Amino acid sequence: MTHPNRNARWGHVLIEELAAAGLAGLCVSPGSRSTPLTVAASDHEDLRVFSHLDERSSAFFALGRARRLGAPVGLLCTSGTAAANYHPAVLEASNARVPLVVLTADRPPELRDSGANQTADQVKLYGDAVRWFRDLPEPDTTDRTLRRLRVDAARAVSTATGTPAGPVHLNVPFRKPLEPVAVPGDEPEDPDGVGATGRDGSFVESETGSRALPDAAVDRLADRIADASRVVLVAGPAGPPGAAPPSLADLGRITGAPILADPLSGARFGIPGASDSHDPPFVCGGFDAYLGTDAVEDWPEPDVVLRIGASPTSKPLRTYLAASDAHQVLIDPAGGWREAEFAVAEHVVADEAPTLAALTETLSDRGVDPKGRDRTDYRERFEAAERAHWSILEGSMERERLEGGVVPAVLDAMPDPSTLFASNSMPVRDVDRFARPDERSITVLANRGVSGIDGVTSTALGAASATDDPLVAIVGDLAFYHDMNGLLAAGRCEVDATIVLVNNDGGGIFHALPIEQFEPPFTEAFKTPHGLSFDPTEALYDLEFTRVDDLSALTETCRGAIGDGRLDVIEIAFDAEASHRTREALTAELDAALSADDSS
Ligand SMILES: Cc1ncc(C[n+]2csc(CCOP(=O)(O)OP(=O)(O)O)c2C)c(N)n1
Repeated sequence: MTHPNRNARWGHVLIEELAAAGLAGLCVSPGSRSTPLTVAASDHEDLRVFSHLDERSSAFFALGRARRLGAPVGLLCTSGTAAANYHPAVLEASNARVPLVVLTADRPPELRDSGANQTADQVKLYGDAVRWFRDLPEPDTTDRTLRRLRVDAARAVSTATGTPAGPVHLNVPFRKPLEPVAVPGDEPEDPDGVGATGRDGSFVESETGSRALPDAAVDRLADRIADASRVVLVAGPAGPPGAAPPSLADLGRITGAPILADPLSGARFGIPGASDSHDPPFVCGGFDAYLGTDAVEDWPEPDVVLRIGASPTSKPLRTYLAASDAHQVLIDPAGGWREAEFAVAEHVVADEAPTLAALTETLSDRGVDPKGRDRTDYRERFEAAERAHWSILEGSMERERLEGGVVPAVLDAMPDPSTLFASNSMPVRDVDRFARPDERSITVLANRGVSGIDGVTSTALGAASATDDPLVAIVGDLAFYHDMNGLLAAGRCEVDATIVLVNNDGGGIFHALPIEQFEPPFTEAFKTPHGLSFDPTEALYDLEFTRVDDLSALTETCRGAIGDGRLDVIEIAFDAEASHRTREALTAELDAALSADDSS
């Protein structure tokens, strides 16, 4: 292909190489300085291009798509504040290990720090939040420089998808002309190969091996587990695509240990036999409710806790782990120290799946009895607590308007397979507490890297763009307000999704904090009731807006909305303060039930 000037060729080579290395889409926003890259992307036959007006929403859309796919997605914007608008999503991608390739166009070097229009310091703009930064040289026509550009593109994708996955940033300066107009003398040294003579596909293929533990280390860990009377497995939030390794279920089966499955771990759903507590593996989903009760203080301590994934969403679980004297082992393939309880005694840097599989095999060779007396006693505590929690929830669903009841009401409508996206604040906590483990393949996602309430709609729509499975997002009203711009992507990117808008007129979560008692400033500065009516979003964004009054209508309306080929917003209103009092009442009811069980 011929390119009329060096910028056009530079843009073509960079985009071609990123696509060849596996970029699973590019989210572009309008601007002049990025023209050579935007033109190259729109000329590319295989690269899916998503056009977004707002860079902040665009970045979260890319994040959601990359998170759902477990593959790198690119971002492209012009110079100046456009690039800064990517920052929130870059922080989330960094902490949550989601692969993003960020391309920011820039002014040529002599215009930096000169007062030139729309010029900011973009060098290392995202600081340590990116796995790799490179300030590319100005476009050049030499074979050697173009080869370097191809290597940089391959390296960007390889680094973004490495261990740990995360964002990378290429800053790309261009001088005019930015459009594909002819410039005499801009012919490349090698017009056919443009720096890639003799190579097909990706210029540099990357291969990554798995990190396995040496046998002696597996043996030592297996000794710990075999000698323990009480073992707990904790699966925290996982990196993309979020499926728990089957070896976790196998280890649960062979040890008889309860698996405390964070909703974002990939283990809450999709494990065969998960809901049947008499046939291991025993997947627990109600621990957020019962681990904080007084009744649990009388339980015997676990001896060994084996943990995978990031720090759990559930505060009661984190508090339980922090207070425990058990020997806690954290397995992390990236060697990350993601453990803010400071309770871990052993930090294992290895891939989870082969490590858990090796442990299972070693323990099985040793004939560990999953039904040993102490193990069974301990497990029965969790079984009883799970039974009590789910039966109290069922009773209260019938009895009263329960904000957390949105979760089972939505799950009732969700087909197998499907994707559930939980906004931060109470939605993700309610999913943690009220999503009962089952065998359906439901992928649960949330932005728990930095837990922002910004970009939630865009992340959900980006995730929906990545899958044919239906996606339902549960979003609070402040989070919905925060990213209303993101709604535009549904039509522009042809995304089918359903948003359940839990409208309690402000930040309901603050009722759970002691600041609730301080008035002022509680209402004005924390809860921030806004009184906004969101139905005009229907006309503004061409979506289907429905208001429902109760949980059964929510389930019915969700069923109709799922898979209807467009964006639906279903609003259900609650009183935030009453919701918190109900949550407290449910905990008290559970505590009483467990204490009564103990004394009988
Ligand atoms: C970008 C950002 N700003 C502020 C916060 C602090 N924050 C956490 S939860 C919350 C309230 C969210 O309200 P809403 O989305 O309506 O959910 P609810 O609390 O009612 O469940 C706020 C402001 C945050 N996490 N992220």
